[in-house]
Amino acid sequence: MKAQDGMYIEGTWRPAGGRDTIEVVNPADEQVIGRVPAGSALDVDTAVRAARAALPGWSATPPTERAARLVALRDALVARQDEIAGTVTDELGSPLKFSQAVHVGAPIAVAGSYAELAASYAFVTEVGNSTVYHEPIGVVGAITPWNYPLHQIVAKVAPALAAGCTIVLKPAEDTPLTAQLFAEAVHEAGVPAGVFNLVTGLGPVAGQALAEHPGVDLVSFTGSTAVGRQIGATAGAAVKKVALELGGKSANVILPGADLAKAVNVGVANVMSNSGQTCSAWTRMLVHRDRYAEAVELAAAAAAKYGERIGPVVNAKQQQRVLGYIEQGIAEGARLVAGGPEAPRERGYYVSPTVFADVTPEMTIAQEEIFGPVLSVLAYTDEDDALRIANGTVYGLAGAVWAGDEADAVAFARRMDTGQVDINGGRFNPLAPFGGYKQSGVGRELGAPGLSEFLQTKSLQF
Ligand code: TXE
Repeated sequence: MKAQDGMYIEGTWRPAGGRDTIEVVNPADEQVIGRVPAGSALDVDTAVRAARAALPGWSATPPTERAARLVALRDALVARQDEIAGTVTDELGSPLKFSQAVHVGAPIAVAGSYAELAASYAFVTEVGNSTVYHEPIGVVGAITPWNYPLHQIVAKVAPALAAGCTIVLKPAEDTPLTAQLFAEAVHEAGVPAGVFNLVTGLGPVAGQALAEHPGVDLVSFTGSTAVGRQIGATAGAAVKKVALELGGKSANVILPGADLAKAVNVGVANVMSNSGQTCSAWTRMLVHRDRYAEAVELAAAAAAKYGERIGPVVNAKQQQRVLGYIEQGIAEGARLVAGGPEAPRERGYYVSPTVFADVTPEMTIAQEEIFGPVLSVLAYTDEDDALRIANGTVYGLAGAVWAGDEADAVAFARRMDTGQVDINGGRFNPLAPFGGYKQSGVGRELGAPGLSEFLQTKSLQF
């Protein structure tokens, strides 16, 4: 059976129970590029049973052997990196170079980091007269979004495998082809049958069935706050552990002594890359009022330049949603200095890189996650004012601080209610825990904390 026609369950590709399918569309030209099965609650149940059956064997597999499978998985991803990057570009529309470097490069690094962590993690620890066993939590239901199709999968599946858990993955309906390639890589890596299972399908059908399934011990979800809240409530009612990675409205705080041109240029690139579809994007730029006019000019110029390189957003609904926010920004009195609410091309779901000046903290565009290439530039009067604005949303996922003196940036970052902050630019670190304060989520991904999400502890007293 061709991968596209089936679900990967118990180590083989098998047909879905029903005949429903999901069309996969290239957002750059609106062409249908594939079709995958739309799994039902019954398909989810079959996959969860397979994961349950595989749990005793995999959880008892020595961590060094689990590490060896993760090395093989990383190698399988490396061997297929061009194919995967091409597929991400086809179903998400991102420029090929970005797909290669970020969409595939980052998850390969993450898979490698979990190969090492599986081998080095202290699964058994001693404290006083006790021995503590850090045991796999069991069957994991992973529900992932489309914005980083491979990375979001690897950030859940790699630590779950390292921990000794078995998994059922329900990837986003917009990007299931990348998920299918991932399943093939898992197979090639020699991960035993049933340890990893893939069910493609719609969120409210397959996703919900997975989140509600009594055979799932932990639901790990990345996506919208609305669905996250629902999944959290379901898990709470079932007294089941949940990990939620949700939206963001991160602040890019440029302190007075910073290199303004660098901070603005990097800040604009951060927001526009992946067409703004990054939960950690620095969508609010905070600049001291004395340098505000200069910063706005720089940001407008940087955004105009970015326009030639930007891909589309993922689908027509997202395009309408983003353009709607741009209209709302104008209606609420923000000053448009780049881009705007007109779709720049006739074909494809494009949005022009957009910059708003004179944005005040209470405006909708400064409060809600837009998930498109839209930057708001806000002025502050002093550091306390900047902090109040930075912390003044329901979110707290990421952020950035720029300062002439790094120590000033660190001091400011320590006062921010947010999970990750880049100092004077920062650099991706696959080992750095990532996750939200406030309504940006519950739990952490990446690094050792990302692995411990998939563990529970048992203490033996002597
Ligand atoms: O998200 P959904 P959508 C934000 C972003 C974006 C908005 C909407 O602001 O504009 O969410 O995007 C599955 N039970 N983020 O509609 O619906 C769904 O199939 C179980 C931020 O695409 O949350 C997909 O696999 N699962 C974000 C996943 O949830 C359900 C990334 C995410 O889709 C479900 C994506 C249900 N009832 C969007 N309904 C981030 N944090 O990175 C849907 N799903």
